[in-house]
Amino acid sequence: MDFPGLDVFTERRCRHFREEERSHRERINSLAKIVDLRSDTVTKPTLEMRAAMAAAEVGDDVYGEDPTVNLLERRAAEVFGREAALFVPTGTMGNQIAIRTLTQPGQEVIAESRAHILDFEMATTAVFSGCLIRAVRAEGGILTWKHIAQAITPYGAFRAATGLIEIENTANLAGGRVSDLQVLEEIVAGASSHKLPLHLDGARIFNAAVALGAGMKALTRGFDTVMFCLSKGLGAPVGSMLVGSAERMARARVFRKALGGGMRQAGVLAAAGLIALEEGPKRLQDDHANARLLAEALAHTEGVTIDLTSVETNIVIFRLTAGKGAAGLVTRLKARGVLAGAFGPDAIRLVTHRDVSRGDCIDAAEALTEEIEAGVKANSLR
Ligand code: TLP
Repeated sequence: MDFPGLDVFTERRCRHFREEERSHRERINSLAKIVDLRSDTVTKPTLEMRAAMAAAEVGDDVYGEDPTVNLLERRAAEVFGREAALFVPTGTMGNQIAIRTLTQPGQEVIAESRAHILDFEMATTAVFSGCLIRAVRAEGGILTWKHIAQAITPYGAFRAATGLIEIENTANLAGGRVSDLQVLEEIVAGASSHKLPLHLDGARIFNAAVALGAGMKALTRGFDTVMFCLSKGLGAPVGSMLVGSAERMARARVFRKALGGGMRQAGVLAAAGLIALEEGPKRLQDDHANARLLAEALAHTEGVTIDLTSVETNIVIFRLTAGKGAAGLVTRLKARGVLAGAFGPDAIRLVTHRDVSRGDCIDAAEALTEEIEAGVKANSLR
């Protein structure tokens, strides 16, 4: 903006104030920079996604008439080598619909003791499917056929029979650990010999695929249903997919409606989902490298217990050796612009994603190290 009518001196002063203001704002912005490591669910849609959302062709998806949703469903089915797919608002809904289609009320669902369906899905397996979750503890969080075989209850008059086996890959609360192809193949063979169906909570299955260098078809072969999230590492603002046989997905569509998940002109969301599906996997390796950077910095920090071998993807879970102090540390980190999640009295989770750069992770690692070491010195983390 010019300053017509002002003498040269006044104009120079105005320019000076404007520049002062700009550098002040830049300082404030850099001070206010938040590195959000609470979850990979926090990413904002890219400009490309926003443009695609604005331009999306839409229709009423409850009538099956949204062309963009239909395209996303076809593409997801193709990537996973399945007959059909269903776009659902959340991973939770995808998991719970799958469980509903694969079980009968009164059965048990075998899952690892830290599984998302057990800890974070509001007991919906009990409410919606009428099933109990049989929690099986696996050291390191990865269920193998050996663990599962011991927990199977056959049909009979004394105990609830096993109706389903659920696997989470990557295993969130095990620090994003990966079930490898051999572990999965044994589970598929074992389940098939017991005629038990399998559901895969693959909220972060693309992270597993990148970590293993495996294709999606090989990694999910033998699972009756697979849920994966577009809204986590892949970077879409909203949405998850369920894939499986055409017949099962037709039933899943009915259950989605029953749960209130018929989203009508959902093509605006599916448009971002399509970009997430095609482009998202390509950059997950960066998230994994950033998680490793954080983990290695923590491994060299007094007062921290961390198993570096557990950091295989984009999640870092560490413990405070003192056995307490996670909530206080999260508060102190927040004051320094780093957001982390406390999972219990001494455990903290950090999750890397598209909206945190390597530089952000270097800054976060510095804040973490300083705050933890200060806590140890002040005796609050001893
Ligand atoms: N996980 C969230 C929280 O709910 C813990 C997160 O921040 O990690 N399966 C797995 C393995 C998940 O981690 C999540 C979300 C879901 C299912 C559910 O997805 P949404 O949040 O879309 O319902």
